[in-house]
Amino acid sequence: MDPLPDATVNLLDILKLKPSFNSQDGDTRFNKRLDLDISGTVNTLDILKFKPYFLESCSPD
Ligand SMILES: [Ca+2]
Repeated sequence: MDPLPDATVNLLDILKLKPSFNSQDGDTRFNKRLDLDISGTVNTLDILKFKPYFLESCSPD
């Protein structure tokens, strides 16, 4: 759930999603890892999937 492997889900992960936003499977900018709901499209629904994890730390500091 952390596309940027920095152990935290934060704004950087959302920004990482930005270039692939509104892309579909088959598009050059489509990133399968960012298609969190496996719908074949990177869109708002994938960002909503992020939300419960936002600012959650994956490992203790
Ligand atoms: Ca999706």
